[in-house]
Amino acid sequence: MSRLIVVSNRVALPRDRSARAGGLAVGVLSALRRTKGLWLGWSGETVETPAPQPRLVRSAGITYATIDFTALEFDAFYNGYCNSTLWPLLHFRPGLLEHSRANQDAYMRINARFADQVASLVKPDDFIWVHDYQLMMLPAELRLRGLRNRIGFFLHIPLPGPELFCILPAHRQLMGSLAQCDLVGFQTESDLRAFRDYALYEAGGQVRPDGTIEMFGRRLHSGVFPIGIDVEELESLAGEAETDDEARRLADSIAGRQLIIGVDRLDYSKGILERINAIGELLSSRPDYRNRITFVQIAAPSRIDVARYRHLRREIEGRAGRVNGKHAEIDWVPIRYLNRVFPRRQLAGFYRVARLGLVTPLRDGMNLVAKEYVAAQRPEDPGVLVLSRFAGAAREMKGAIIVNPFDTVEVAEAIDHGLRMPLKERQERWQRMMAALRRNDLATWSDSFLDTLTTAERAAA
Ligand code: ADQ
Repeated sequence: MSRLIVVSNRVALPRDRSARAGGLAVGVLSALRRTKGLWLGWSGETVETPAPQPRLVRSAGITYATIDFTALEFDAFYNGYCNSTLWPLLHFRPGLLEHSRANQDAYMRINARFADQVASLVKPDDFIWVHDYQLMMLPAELRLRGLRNRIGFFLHIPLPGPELFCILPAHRQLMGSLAQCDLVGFQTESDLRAFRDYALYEAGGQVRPDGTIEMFGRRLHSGVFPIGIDVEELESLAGEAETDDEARRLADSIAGRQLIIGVDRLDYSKGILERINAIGELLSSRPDYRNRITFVQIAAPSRIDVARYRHLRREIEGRAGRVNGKHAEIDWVPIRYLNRVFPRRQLAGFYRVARLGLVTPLRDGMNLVAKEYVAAQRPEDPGVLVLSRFAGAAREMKGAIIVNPFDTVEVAEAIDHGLRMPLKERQERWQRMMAALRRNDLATWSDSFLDTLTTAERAAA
């Protein structure tokens, strides 16, 4: 069996239990184990002089290879081009985009460094799976080094159409690089459509009858592979956590009120400010909800070196404070805001206690919180999911109440609808969503991507 090489910005090392608990790590680890594979990425450390070779650690048949950045590289590559240029643009927010040639150059250099490291470790029949927007130049850099291996790329975040994507001065290099892959995968049909539109209308390429895309002198496969979760893990975590102290404390503290929960990385794409506005709107338009609901928003600190994220944190605190100031009573506040990371098990317990999951990103590749919330519910008395139409998860979670997160009144009405929903309807909606989660769980995601990568007819170079 060919060996798998996974390349992603971060590597979840065996000792780093929190990084290994969710999403990508669980999704790729079993494939890595099966093929005695190799996982390469940044160590999470900045140093004065990065070592020329990656640091190798072997554990349970998998080789972990990590590289370091200098502080300046981290700033220009990660905070700069990745998270102040690509992230906002790919989340349809050109107004937030910051661009500099220096940061773009750093991105190109770091991608080239990743390619050097892969080239030093690769064997001829390995297949290579590259993850996400931090490494879009890697496929081209690998081909420049003469690698003829099968290369797959998966974009975890959305892709806008060419009208927006071409704002990037480096759009041709980035898309030209993806064209060097054998397979490019996306979360949703609309991301794939954007990619095809780029090929057709910007690169002068074509989509052939067999679905392959031709552009920049290459022919490649593409597809939709919505990422799932480990449903059984979430179900059992939530069942166990329900009787833990933390979930009990939360349940006791809401004292019979209805609990609404939001859990996100603190990011402007997640729509946290707009969500707080919707809670304010609900309390203003329907004062009978006063003292009857509690909204808990958990926001994990994220990208704290980027000024916009620090600013957002202050804005959220201010907005939550204003809604609380306006509506709180002497023995009740409507919003509890917690700016921290919780262990997965505790989160699962909190999801289970909440009558309504409020997942309203302005734009999101998938959004795993929506899926985790559903999987954590009690089958005989499940909560309701209110979900943004702009989350990739909305394509599968048809049993959710789907909302436009920009419409505060609509979100407030959806919360009201969800809180009043009869048990039978809640159960029916939840069962539909669970069936979808089980059909396409995390293992299905990585297996189907890798099956397609390894078996797809080799596109001509
Ligand atoms: P993210 O933008 O990080 O992922 P998401 O899919 O919601 O967004 O995943 C977040 C994960 O972090 C979830 O597993 C959640 O449980 C966890 N988490 C969030 N807040 C937490 C907290 N306070 N404490 C502990 N854990 C917390 C990117 C894309 C998404 C895409 C994923 C996977 O932006 O659209 O779904 O990759 O492809």
